[in-house]
Amino acid sequence: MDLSSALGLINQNPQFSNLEANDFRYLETSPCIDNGSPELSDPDQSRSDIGGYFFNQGNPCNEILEGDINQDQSVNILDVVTLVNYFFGGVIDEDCSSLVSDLNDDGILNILDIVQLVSLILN
Ligand SMILES: [Ca+2]
Ligand SMILES: [Ca+2]
Ligand SMILES: [Ca+2]
Repeated sequence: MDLSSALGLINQNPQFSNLEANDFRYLETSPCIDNGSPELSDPDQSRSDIGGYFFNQGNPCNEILEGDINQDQSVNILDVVTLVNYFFGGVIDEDCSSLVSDLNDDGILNILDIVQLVSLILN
């Protein structure tokens, strides 16, 4: 068995967007994109990517679920975590963030949006 191909391309630079800003999303040229398990697919219907994030190759903002902050097609506790992290300097997808993160539509991101998100999940 060829172990290096079985492990994928994890010995190459995964090309994160901005490590210093804790932005672990992949650049478009990352070797991790579409090189995860062929058995799995990403929310954008492409082959799975290696690692915790997937590079969204489809899925324009207007198809993202309200409250799906991390854009994995489901609204759950991970989105709360992502939003909380954002307040502590983490990164969310700026392109769509205003659409999906400002849950009470008051134009600002704050604790009220977290409250709204939690109640969205609980309901
Ligand atoms: Ca993919
Ligand atoms: Ca989500
Ligand atoms: Ca708000």
